[in-house]
Amino acid sequence: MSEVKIIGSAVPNMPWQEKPKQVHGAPVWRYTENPIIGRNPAKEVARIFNSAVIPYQNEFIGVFRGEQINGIPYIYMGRSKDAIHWEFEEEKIAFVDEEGKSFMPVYAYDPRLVKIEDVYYIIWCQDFYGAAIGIAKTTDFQTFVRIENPFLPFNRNAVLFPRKIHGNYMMLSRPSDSGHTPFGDIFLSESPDMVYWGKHRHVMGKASEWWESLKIGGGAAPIETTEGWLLFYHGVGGTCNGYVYSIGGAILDIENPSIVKYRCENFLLTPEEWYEERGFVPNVTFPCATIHDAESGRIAIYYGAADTYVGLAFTTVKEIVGYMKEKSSVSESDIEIGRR
Ligand code: BMA
Repeated sequence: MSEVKIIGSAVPNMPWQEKPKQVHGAPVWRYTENPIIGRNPAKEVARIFNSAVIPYQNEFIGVFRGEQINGIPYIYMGRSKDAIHWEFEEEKIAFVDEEGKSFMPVYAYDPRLVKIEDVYYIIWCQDFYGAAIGIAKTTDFQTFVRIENPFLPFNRNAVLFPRKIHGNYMMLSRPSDSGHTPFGDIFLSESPDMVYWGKHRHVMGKASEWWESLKIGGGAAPIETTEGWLLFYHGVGGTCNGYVYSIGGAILDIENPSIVKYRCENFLLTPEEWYEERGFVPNVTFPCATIHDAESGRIAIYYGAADTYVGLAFTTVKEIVGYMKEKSSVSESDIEIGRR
């Protein structure tokens, strides 16, 4: 069988550190200089976490969840030459509507950033008379035009696929409730125009009693590989001391991504380091983006840590897909088309 490959662009300047000798469990290793973004990283921003980055004009650009000093989360832009050291804009992103008038969300958190054709889309969680998904588009990172909210409340953790499938845009999301939702599965929806969303399908639900027993949610935009869509997501387990957020992995069918081909029964990363275990919300690792190089197969995972910091972890497509296939455990509801 031929070796698994990433389908996409080469990103030779992506951040990278070689695998240390001893890696127990999944082949994912943390950047030794983590966290890459510490406390009070920008003017009037107490914490940055759960953020998304992407290659842009031979450098990197990102949209960052900045918890302002009044506690309200908003999205800030940042730029970097190496995707490790970031400079943030002082002002939050100024969204406009399609007529060009200011159209600011009440709050905005957990942004994802996905390029489809020549357009960059930011997808985040915001108030739409309840927590729901917001989307804006940009081509130049100067003007950010909000487009129609895709779903009714309550919904969180939306992420777009980086290309259309069978002519339609595809989005994963997690319908939820108004609080710190103690349940939730990942669903898939499609749209011909980014306005009307339908053909909803169930993708996957909670699984392991031990680390993803309560809820799951989409993480980084799926990576196209020769084995299918490689998805890093978050899985939440409950303990007597509260929720624990780990990073899980699955591979979705390339043509019909509501079908899960492989799902790793082990977490790929779970809170272990001080910056993951200690912070505003302890025991959270929350992936929102990857940078990946189709040439070398290298993958850098960007994740929020303890709702306080940004961490970086590495793997390769060959190692992670090999591991996920070896440790795969899929249920009936994972492998079905997801329509009832
Ligand atoms: C979720 C979201 C995330 C956060 C996580 C842990 O519900 O609000 O932004 O990282 O809780 O607090």
